Amino acid sequence: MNQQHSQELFREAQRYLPGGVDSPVRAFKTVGGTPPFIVKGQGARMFDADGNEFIDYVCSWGPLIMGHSHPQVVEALKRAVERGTSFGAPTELEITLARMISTAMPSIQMLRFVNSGTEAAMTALRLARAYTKRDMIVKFAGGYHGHSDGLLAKAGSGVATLGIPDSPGVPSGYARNTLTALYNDAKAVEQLFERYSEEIAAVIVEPVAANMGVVPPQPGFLESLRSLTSRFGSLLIFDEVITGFRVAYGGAQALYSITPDLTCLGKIIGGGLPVGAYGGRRDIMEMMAPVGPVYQAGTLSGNPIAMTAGIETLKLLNQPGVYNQLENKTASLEKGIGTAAAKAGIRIYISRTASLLTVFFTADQVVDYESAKRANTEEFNRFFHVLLTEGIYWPPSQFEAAFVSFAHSDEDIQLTIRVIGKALSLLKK
Ligand code: KE4
Repeated sequence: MNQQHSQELFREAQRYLPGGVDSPVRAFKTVGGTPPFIVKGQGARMFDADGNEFIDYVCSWGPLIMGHSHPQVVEALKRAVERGTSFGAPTELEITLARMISTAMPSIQMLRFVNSGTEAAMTALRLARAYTKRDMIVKFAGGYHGHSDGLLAKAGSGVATLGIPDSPGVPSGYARNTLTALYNDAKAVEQLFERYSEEIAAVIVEPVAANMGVVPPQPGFLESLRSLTSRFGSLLIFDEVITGFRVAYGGAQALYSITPDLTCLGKIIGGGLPVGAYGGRRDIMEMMAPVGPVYQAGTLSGNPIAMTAGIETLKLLNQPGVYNQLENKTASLEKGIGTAAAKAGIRIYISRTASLLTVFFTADQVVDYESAKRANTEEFNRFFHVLLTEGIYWPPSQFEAAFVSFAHSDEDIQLTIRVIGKALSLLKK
C-alpha cells in the first residue's frame, strides 16, 4: 500500500502536534506503522492522501452510525451554516434535540449539552458529588469516561483501597477519591460500599464496556449496581457516550431496562460534530447553574451547527427497521469471522453487543479488563496491518470497539469477512 504522502504528512504533523495527532489512539503507536491521513469519508468508506480506499470500522469512534457525509445531514448543515455558526444565545434547535433525547431516554428528564464526552462525565460527577455531599466515586478498571483528572485514576494495591493517579499531572488528592473495581464484579462493588458506604457519591459505568474492547454486562451486574447505589444513597451514572443511540435508540438503559440517575452522552448525538450531554432526574439537574449552585459553562455548548447534525442523525435512526438492519449486518460479520477463524485454526473470542464488536486474540472468555489484557496484542497487530493493507480500516487497538454503520452494505461485510479470513490464515504461518 502506497503511503508516501501520509508519511510526509505524518512527519510534518509531528513537528506541531504531539505524536502528530490530536488524540493518542490515532497515532497507531500500539499497532505501529503510519496512520493514513484521511481526505474524505463517504458512506462506509474513507479515502486517504495516497488515494487508498478503506471500508471504515472506526466511524470516528462511534458518531457516524449512519456513515460518513450522509446526504440528509450534509444538506441540513449547509442550510444551517448559512444562518450562522454560533450565537452564544439560546436557539430552538437545542430544545428540539433535547426533546428527542428525553423522549428516547425517559430517565433524562432534563439535560445540558456540552462539547465532548469528557465534559459530560466530568460534570456529571461534580453534580453527583454536590447532590450527595460526598466525595468518592466508583469506576471500573478498563472503563474510560474521558480525561478529567479524577477519572484518570487506577486502583491502588488491592481493590478496596484509595485510587492512585493513572497519568502524570493528576494530583494524588484527586485520584484518592476514585475507587476501582473489576467490571462484572458486583461483589467487589458491594465490598467498596460496605467499607466506604457514606462516602460514595456515585458509581459511573459503561453499561456495555467498550474501552477495554467490547465487554457486555453479565446478567445481574447492572441490576446489582442499581440496587447497591439506591441502598446506600449514591447515584448510578450510565456513561452512554458510546452506547447511547448505538445499542438501541433508547441506549443501553432501554436494552437492559435499568433506570440510571444520570446519563452521559456524546458521539452519535452530535452526528460527527462536537457534542456531549449529561442529564437525568430533574431534582438533580436543577442543581446546575443558573438554577442551582453547581457551575458548568461552555462557549460553544449547544451550537446550532452541532445541534443540526445531531437532530438529523437521530431522525435517520428513529426510522422503522434501522436497528434491525444494524443488528443483522453485525451478526453476519460476527458469524463470518467465527467461521474464518475456525477454518484458519486461530483461537479468538468475539465479543459483540448490537453493532459494537471486538475480536479478542485469546481463547478465553473476556469478562473484564484482567481477562481482556490476556489477549495476544502481537497477533492483533499483525491482523490489523493485513486488514489495513487490504483496505479494511479496523480500530488500531486490541482494546477498542469496531463500529458497524447503517452504510455498511452486505457486500462490504462479505468483503471484510474474506479479508479477515486471509489475515487469520496468515497468522497461522
Ligand atoms: P470524548 O471526550 O472523547 O468526546 O468522550 C470521552 C469518552 C467518554 N465516555 C466513553 C464511554 C468514551 O468511549 C469516550 C471516548 N471514547 C474514545 C474511544 N474509545 C474516543 C476516541 C479517542 O479518544 O480518540
